[in-house]
Amino acid sequence: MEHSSWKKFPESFLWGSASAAYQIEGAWNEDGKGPSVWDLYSKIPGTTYKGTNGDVAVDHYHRYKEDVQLMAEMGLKAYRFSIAWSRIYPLGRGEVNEKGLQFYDNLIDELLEKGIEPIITIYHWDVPQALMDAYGAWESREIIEDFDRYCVTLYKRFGDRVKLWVTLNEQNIFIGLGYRAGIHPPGVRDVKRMHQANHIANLANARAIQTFRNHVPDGKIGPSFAYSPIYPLDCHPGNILASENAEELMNHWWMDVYAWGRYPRIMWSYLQEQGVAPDLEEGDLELLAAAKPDFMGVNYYQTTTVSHNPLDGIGEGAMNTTGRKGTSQDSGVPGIFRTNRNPYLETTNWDWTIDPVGLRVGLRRIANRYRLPVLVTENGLGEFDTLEPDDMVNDDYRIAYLQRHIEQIQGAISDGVEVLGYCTWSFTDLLSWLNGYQKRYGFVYVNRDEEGEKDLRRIRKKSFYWYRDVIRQNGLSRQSG
Ligand code: BGP
Repeated sequence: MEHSSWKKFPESFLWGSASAAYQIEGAWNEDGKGPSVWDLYSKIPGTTYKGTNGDVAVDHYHRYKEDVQLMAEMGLKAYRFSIAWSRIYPLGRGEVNEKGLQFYDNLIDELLEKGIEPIITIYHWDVPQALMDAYGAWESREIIEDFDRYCVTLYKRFGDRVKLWVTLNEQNIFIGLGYRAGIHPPGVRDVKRMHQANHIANLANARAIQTFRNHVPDGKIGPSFAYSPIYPLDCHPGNILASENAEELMNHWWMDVYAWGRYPRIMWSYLQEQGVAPDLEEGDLELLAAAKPDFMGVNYYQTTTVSHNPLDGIGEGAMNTTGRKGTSQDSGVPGIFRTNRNPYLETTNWDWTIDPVGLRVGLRRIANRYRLPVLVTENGLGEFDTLEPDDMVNDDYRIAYLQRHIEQIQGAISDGVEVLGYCTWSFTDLLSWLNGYQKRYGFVYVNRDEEGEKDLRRIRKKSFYWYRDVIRQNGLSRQSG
């Protein structure tokens, strides 16, 4: 869609940045924190790039004041961070760890003092190991109570100061990679178990939203979904059908439940036929339908281009976790769809497609289908950066990437989408779950790598100053029409 002039970003637009506890905090066993599944999983040989883990990460736990000071210098309007469940409840339930609460209290106060709006992610993948040991974490309905208790503790403690909340970060990813691909904890490859765990996560998400209303009535809450909008490879009807399959199985399967509390009909029928549909209990669908999010949080990195995949076609393909371009493989679900390289788009060194227009497509699809405002909770470029003499990092490629995505957000706003804000991934460099430290996303370079922690010093990249100017101007100085 073309417009003779574009709408401006609203004055209230939240120019932000995001992170997750395990990827930045370190201090994995300090001040009473219990182990999370990632603390153990990352230490199993062969699970992560060069055996990296978050024991120290970028040491944000001890350097949060310096990090917030940098955010203030940049003029950041919002900062999205996650809370480590096992810092609050070291065993997932039972005794509360006051020191854990205190850490986030301090962080929140520091942000507010600098005029930065805190956005809390309640869960960013680090379920307490104790709950995995006790009942298999997301595979047991017991987690619904435990998660709710954890949420209530957070609502009561921080709800007076924090008004924007994200329930589960990328349920589709932690469930998909944890129970189908088997490359995140608990490393299971079983589609039936995946759908069961996913259903339980849906119920926990819904309960958390319901409870939120009682404790933070003036707040807003929603999930963050990893949305990769689907494109058909071409107009061959078989490929169109495959793209409809994929949009429904990979996207609507989650977002329909969040927004409407019901699973998509065609895929439900397909999963039943396969014998892998989740088992529903009385009251489940009522709970899902009753809990309405205030916004759809969207983590956007790339689109997925698909075509027909026969019943004896391809399945799970390898991921590129090394940064050696061209080493990832296509993947698919036999009989449903398969992925293809999009001939029109460039890719990163980790083979992630770069598609700014895809973000606009995704935002529009959500706005139309669910009639919800959207908060872009993540978007960014993971690349190698070079630390040059005099502590310079000239990341022009990151600036170009972000600029093009911001342009398309403005396009989406001009098309009529309500976008609440934009959180880049990430503020400082951090640990990439499976890809080590060399895949950098930040505005702030952190001087460490896979081999060691060096001095962990913070260095402003060129993109730091660029984003500061975007925030000051409340948008881009140059814009397309
Ligand atoms: C999202 C996660 C983030 C972050 C990001 C980049 O899926 O929510 O935690 O890691 O992706 O991904 P990666 O680190 O794999 O490059």
